[in-house]
Amino acid sequence: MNNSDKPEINQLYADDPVAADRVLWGRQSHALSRRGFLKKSGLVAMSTALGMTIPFSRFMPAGLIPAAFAAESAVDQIPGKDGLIVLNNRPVNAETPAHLLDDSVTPNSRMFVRNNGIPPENVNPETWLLEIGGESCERPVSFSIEELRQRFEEVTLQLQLECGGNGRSEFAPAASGNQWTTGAIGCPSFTGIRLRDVLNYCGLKADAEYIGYYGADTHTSGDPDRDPISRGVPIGKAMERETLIAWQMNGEDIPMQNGYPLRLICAGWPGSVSGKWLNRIVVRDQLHDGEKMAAPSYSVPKQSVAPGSRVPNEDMKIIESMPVKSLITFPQSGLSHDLRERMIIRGHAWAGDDQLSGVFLSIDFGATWIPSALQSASNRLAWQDWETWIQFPEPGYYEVWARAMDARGKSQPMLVPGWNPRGYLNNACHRIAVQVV
Ligand SMILES: Nc1nc2c(c(=O)[nH]1)N[C@H]1C(S)=C(S)[C@@H](COP(=O)(O)O)O[C@H]1N2
Ligand SMILES: [Mo]
Repeated sequence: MNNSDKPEINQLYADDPVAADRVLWGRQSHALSRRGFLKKSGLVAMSTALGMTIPFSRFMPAGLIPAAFAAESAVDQIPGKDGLIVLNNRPVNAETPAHLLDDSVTPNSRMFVRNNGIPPENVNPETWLLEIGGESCERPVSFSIEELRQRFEEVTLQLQLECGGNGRSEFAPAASGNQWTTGAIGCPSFTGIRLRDVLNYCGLKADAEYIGYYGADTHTSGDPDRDPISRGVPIGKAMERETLIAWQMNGEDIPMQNGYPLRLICAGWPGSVSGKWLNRIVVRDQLHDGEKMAAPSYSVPKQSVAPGSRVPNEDMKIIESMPVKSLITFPQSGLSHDLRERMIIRGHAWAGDDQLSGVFLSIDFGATWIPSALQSASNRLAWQDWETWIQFPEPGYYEVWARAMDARGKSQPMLVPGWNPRGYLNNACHRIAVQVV
């Protein structure tokens, strides 16, 4: 499926998605939220649009828009980044197409960017200070980066960072915010020191509950008194061995957009707790009350709600660990494949704070699942690589779906999970389109 034979149904979806749905599914409701079966005329229309048969069409879930029709976005240039899709220019937000996340360790050039404010300029790592304080800190101290390096044990860990809003674009009705598809995730290797060593050095008072971070970025309004974001984690998460204050990513300076010269990494939780351009950490005797800590930011309804509901803030709870998820990074969606050959397929899977128990693949819209080989993680909170191969039974249009399961038996939903007002935590199965010829 190269662009020239991209079906005109793309255009139909672009022009009028409701009409496109009606053509295919015979009902006028939003994609992915209906029940029912593909009408015969819908199947004909869909096959015609795809230019090929759909061998497992009988298993297609109602309302499914074939992955082949996924919208394509323009690629912009961000200095130091390669092939990222820019969702917003001010502040800069850019995601990585799935096939560019194929490396086991995400290169600096392919790490997504999620900025809430305007990054600092003219950063000088020699004069940079990290201040540790707050009401529950025994001994407030300011450290230069050099002092941090000298005083504390250096560690290098591979750590996954996923934005809480990754996958938001699939929610219907649409949730406001950056319309991330699948690319607000990465798993680079970070070098720095453990936050807990620094906190132990400064001393935690008995009532210490939470830490909060501040960064050197500025509010988009230009108001110097407003923070773009200041989030944090409970002391338990802050004291984990994997929670780092890092100055290197993949053995190089952290890229400017990713928090140069110093950042916090609390992997497994929404990326928003991993403060960039880090210059202050406060130890709090209560839930940190910095910018974007309170609902509805990074919060979801305590009870599931109907799509489109208004949810009062007091009925929301703050997101902690991210859910189990996986990504197909090879091959790229939309490629054509020779029926006689096996197709190698691979990607990564992760489970927030938790462990994975397996990754499974389906080529028949979820009717049957094939277990995949899973590599071990480099360390806790690093994604795991998986790889397997597939033999297709006949020519036609296929989707390959990947589904990971965590150690507690929770697995990814096949289609979009619980709608929530801000569009967080979409861990639906990733799927790619394959044309078998
Ligand atoms: N100071 C600061 N830290 C921040 C942010 C920010 O805007 N400012 N964005 C947060 C969010 S929402 C995410 S998802 C991650 C993104 O990290 P990245 O841009 O390095 O991918 O950084 C977090 N840390
Ligand atoms: Mo985020």
